[in-house]
Amino acid sequence: MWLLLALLQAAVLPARPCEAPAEAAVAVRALGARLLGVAMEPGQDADPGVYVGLRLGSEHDLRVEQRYVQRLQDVFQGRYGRSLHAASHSSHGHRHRNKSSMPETGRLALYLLGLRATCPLPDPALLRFPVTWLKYYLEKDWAGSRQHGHPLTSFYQYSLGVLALCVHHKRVREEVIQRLLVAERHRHFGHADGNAVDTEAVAALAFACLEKERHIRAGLAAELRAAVHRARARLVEAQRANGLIGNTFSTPLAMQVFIATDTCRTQPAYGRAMAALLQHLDTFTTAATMAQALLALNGRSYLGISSMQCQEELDTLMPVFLEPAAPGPRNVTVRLVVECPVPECPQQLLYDSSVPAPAGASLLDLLRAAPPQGSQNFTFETQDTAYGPFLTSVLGMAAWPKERHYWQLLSGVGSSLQTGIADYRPEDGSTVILRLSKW
Ligand code: B12
Ligand SMILES: *[C@@H]1O[C@H](CO)[C@@H](O)[C@H](O)[C@H]1NC(C)=O
Ligand SMILES: *[C@@H]1O[C@H](CO)[C@@H](O)[C@H](O)[C@H]1NC(C)=O
Ligand SMILES: *[C@@H]1O[C@H](CO)[C@@H](O)[C@H](O)[C@H]1NC(C)=O
Repeated sequence: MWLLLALLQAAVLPARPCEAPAEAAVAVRALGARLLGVAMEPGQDADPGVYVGLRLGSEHDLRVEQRYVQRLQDVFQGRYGRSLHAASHSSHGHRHRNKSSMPETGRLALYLLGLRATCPLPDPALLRFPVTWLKYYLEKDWAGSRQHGHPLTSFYQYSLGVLALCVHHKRVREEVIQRLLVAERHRHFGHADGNAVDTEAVAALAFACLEKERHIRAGLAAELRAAVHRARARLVEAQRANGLIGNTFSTPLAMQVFIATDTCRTQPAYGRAMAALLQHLDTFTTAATMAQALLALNGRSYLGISSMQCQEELDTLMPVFLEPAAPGPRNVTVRLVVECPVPECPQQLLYDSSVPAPAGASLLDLLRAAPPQGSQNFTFETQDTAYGPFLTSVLGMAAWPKERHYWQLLSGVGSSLQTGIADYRPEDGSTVILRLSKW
């Protein structure tokens, strides 16, 4: 009876104007079910971006979501649930506050966005200290690298921080906003491998949110409006013949800009991007990217979080758990090259060897199977993230995040890979390069 009522209600409610066409509902639901499955996997840390993806879906498992936000609160309130002052003077806080570590701008921003999407809304007292911490991180992010003109973390995280404060209607200092506007005007959002779309999109969302805030002075609002227009024009320009804006994984973020600025119906680029996205749903295999895709597919944006409707939520989603791909019967051989072209390296070429592995093996499997060369074993380290394992160190050489060094993954022809080590499955006879790069 209740289900029937709920279904009736859902049928009567107008569809959100920007969501995927009705024919795609089954595929969208399947992706939501996969994200729920990933969120329920034991041993995975709760991720605030994943929570946002679950909450902005059109179907839910409300009990799982509630347990998930509890886990997030345990982590984040433990870290940011009291004043900066208290944290720096108590021995408990010490464990979490390491002067040489990066500000956690992006994750804290996503946590605050997630709380805004919780039904019913959490006690406002819960927000007070995390908001203060986020403001502090936006300053620290900048002060730590003032001479370089970019944040310590990234413009992506910095934009998320500004966006989260704005969604909560918290004042953002004008200077903080101006830093982002300057970066937008000077096109500083590009990364070394040329993928600026993701960052451009999140910055545009921040501008679009701020522009509507009451406390913003008229001149600044006009600047913000102009910046949104330019960013949207660049996103349209970045659309490729196949409809993707940037690559597969940046497309959902770009689509959010059209959703948030109410241009998904008038801008033809949107419909083409949606069609292209629907063609590529099975390439979304990591929790973080699935969550981003689901927002666009459901016609939602990070800005829309502030208009959550708690009454009509469908508690009907069932998780789907993906089996890990079974190794193929054949074997493949892949050439693995490790390059270290920065002055700090002992030599430029650290490793070059053939690695045998079962067909279908991921790059991560290959790294595990890589044979010793000379007297040196092949060693590497990773860090778990919601995008999968992030390669942090190879053959004892750790990338220094503060110097914007990272271990870049490239194909034999030198193009940057579009997935991480756990997702990339090299072909027989191909070459993979791990290169210590600057971004
Ligand atoms: C900034 C950024 C980077 C920076 C991160 C450093 C920094 N200080 O921020 C750098 C340049 C190092 C980077 C590297 C890579 N990135 Co990147 N990155 C991003 C971006 C724009 C934002 C990430 C972020 O801040 N998220 C928000 C924070 C709060 O979440 P977080 O979990 O704390 O984020 C951290 C990690 O996830 C990690 N990270 C960043 N990128 C990647 C990619 C993978 C596969 C993993 C496992 C981790 C990881 O760095 C983040 C900051 O500390 C996203 C865009 C997007 N759509 O999400 C792409 C994105 C996540 N990156 C992507 C890719 C492909 C890569 C590389 C594999 C590229 C390459 N060929 O080498 C490498 C990772 C290689 C490795 N060592 O494992 C893809 C992932 C696609 C997928 N299937 O999952 C994205 C979605 C871009 C895209 N549109 O294709 N990235
Ligand atoms: C801070 O972190 C760095 C690396 O993240 C580590 O090397 C250092 O020992 C830490 N310092 C303290 C006081 O915990
Ligand atoms: C694949 O490699 C494994 C281990 O190296 C070996 O035992 C197996 O016989 C190989 N299979 C084929 C089909 O070559
Ligand atoms: C390489 O690995 C083997 C097996 O794990 C180990 O016995 C050996 O000591 C390692 N060699 C070096 C140089 O670390």
